[in-house]
Amino acid sequence: PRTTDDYDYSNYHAIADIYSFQDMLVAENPNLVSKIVIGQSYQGRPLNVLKFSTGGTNRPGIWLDTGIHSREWVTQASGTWFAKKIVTDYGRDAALTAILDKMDIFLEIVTNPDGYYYTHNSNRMWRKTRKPNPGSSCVGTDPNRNWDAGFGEPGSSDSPCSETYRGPEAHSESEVKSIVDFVKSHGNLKAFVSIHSYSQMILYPYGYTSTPCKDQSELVITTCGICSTMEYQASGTTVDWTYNQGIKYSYTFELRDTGRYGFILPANQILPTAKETWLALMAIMEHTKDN
Ligand code: ING
Ligand code: ZN
Repeated sequence: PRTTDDYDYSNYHAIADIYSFQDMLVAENPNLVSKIVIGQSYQGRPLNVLKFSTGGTNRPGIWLDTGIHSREWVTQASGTWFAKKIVTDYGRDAALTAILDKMDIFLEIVTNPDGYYYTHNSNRMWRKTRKPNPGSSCVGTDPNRNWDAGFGEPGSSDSPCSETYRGPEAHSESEVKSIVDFVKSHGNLKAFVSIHSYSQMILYPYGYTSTPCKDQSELVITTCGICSTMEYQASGTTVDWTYNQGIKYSYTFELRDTGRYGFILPANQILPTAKETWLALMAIMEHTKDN
């Protein structure tokens, strides 16, 4: 495609297509969208973040990431659709316009680019990063166990061959550390939504401890009914770290489905998934704006 109007949002795309989508979106909407490169993956791919901003300086921010687990393809596809939805709705949809007149939105679509490339070219079911582990023939770290929040506690593995290998130390993965550095240097993020699949749930902190977080009662009502805290212990996860950094509205989403197709969700479910997820994101973003 030559423009983002021609992009096929109802199919899965290789990483090069998503990167060129991002550049087209920026070129078409220079007053609304910019691309920030927050770092590089282990294999040297850029870690691109789209910034949607209507002005101001360091406005309160909302962070969205998709694809930190590479095989969860409906998330990167939905993230691409969200990006187009934002530029389409700004100035047309009152609620989204009000959000963007007060806050900036940051969206990292391909949060684990080496893994994403690998799922297209070698192993469709790859979840982790692609950094080798010294002394092991097993590759990669789980980027949702690598954060400095209960790091190393039960709910992750110290075995490099495990799908939930936590890595040698917290923030050892550049894909994670680049977000850590961005969050700290920004300093004004108010909401953080990390998007996974599958199981159709909205989760709030904590995963590493059974102690409820102090904002539990508010985090539950924001998205009403459909959310819960973790059912199993998971340590070193993204939103536990962002919550502990003071980002109150920290959520993990799990998109479709509930297991029939799992990670291999048919492409004809991309648009329905993206659209229903957008409703939940709008609820969280509006609540964040008003609080
Ligand atoms: N599930 C998440 C995982 O990393 C999760 C579940 C979410 C655990 C948030 C802890 C915190 O295991 C998927 N599908 O990745
Ligand atoms: Zn995941």
